[in-house]
Amino acid sequence: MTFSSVLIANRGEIAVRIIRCCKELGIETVAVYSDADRLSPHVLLADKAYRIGPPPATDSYLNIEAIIEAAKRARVNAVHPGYGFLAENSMFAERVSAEGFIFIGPRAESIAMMGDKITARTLMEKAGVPIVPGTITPLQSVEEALTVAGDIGFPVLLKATGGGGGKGMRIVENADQLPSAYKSARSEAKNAFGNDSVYVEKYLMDPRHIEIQVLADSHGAVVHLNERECSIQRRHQKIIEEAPSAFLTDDLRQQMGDAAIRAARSCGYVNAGTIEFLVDASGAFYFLEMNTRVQVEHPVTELITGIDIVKEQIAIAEGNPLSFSQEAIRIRGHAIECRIYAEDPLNNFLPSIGTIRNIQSSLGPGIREDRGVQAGNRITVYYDPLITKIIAYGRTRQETISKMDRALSEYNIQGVITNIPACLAVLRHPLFKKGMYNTHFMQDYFSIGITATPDENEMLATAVAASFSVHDHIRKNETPGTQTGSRSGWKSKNIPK
Ligand code: MV4
Repeated sequence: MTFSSVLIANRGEIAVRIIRCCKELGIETVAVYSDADRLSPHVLLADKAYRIGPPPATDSYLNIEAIIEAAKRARVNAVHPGYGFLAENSMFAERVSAEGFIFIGPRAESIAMMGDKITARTLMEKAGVPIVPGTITPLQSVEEALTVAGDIGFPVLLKATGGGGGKGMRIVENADQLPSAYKSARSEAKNAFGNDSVYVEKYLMDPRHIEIQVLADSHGAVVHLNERECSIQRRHQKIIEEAPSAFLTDDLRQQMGDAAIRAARSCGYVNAGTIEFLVDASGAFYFLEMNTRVQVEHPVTELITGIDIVKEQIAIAEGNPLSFSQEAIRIRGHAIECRIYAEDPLNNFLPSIGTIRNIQSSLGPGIREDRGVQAGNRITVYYDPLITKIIAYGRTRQETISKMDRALSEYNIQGVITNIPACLAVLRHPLFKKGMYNTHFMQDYFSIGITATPDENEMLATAVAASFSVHDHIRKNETPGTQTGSRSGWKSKNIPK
């Protein structure tokens, strides 16, 4: 089947990304929007747009009835869920299909299986994909947790079966801490996921977070598009991603790619998906979770492989076989993505709420920008404060870092405070430049005083002072702060290049 019309059940940059892809394919685009998004780029770009409710996501972008109603009215062939919102809601996928539309994503069963972390671990174990040592059944008692922890050794990590993304986890260092951690993990899981089931894993001390992109068609072909290194994150929010990983050898890359393909096959996966792994310093890797959606960081993979992942998602959903084999997939060059958030480092990194007065992009050779907001739009409390994604592509990692530095230094956003200075500080950090980092990088080097070296503390103090001056303007209600790499004092004179 060839789609003539697709509804995009999302907002922001990913909705724009999908709309642009549909336009290239000659497919009519149908946007949905909340009252907060009436003038957002995804609405203005689409051929048609339907209001689905008031600003709160539960009343709009999570409102299954309203979205189905819009799909019926617009008579679309298919629905693309993007990421977040309903993208990994198996009931939504089921409902879309039941109403006669094609869901541009995996089967509802695959989503449900991978959403249950114990089911996922069990499937991986059967498929020969390494999992972190621990249980593959829900813990029945604190005694069982103690026994398992005794076997695998402390520290251990309690995780929620219905969880993911770091919610409801408890690190347990010794037997004394176990009973209270067990109790609180269960009650937090119950509150957050309506499911108090928890399991236990060996806690890996300094892992890297490396994920493999896969594509699977409806005819049984599964390929992988290599890895993305996603260790630069704060509180489980990724900030900088890159491909390829500076850490992987060709041998390890192939092993992880093969494991990812086995993982996708284990749940009868169709469409684009991502297998997340934790990788320790010795190169041992362990399955963490499978993400059954297109991801925020998909562009870095597109740049190094030349494959348009959203286009492939649509082709797969149309029932077409993949047009390339694993052997045809090559890595060329290096790509880095920086997620630019409206957030305030001096206010505990809470979203910097306000109207974007002006945005001047800094495109240039090797710079891609995926953005879903424009001047006049508001960063609100209702949605993720992601403003834009800058993606740099060069021949080498070093060249790519330079391109990103140039682009971020020149980028100019007025009206809200952003994490651009923080991204620049990471790019210029000696250990980042060497590719020597793991999931603790942000915590280790960008928390004043605790673990950072004197040099790093000085860099950070300069950064905080710089954002103070920006901040002051806004506090005093003067002209909203102009924040660019250069004007906020983050240029090379402060940070070693
Ligand atoms: C772990 C771990 C160490 N050992 N599991 C965090 C998000 C959730 N998906 C799983 N996470 C982790 N699981 C074991 N057995 C460390 C983390 C973790 C982490 C993982 C990936 C990226 C960033 C992270 C930050 C803190 C903890």
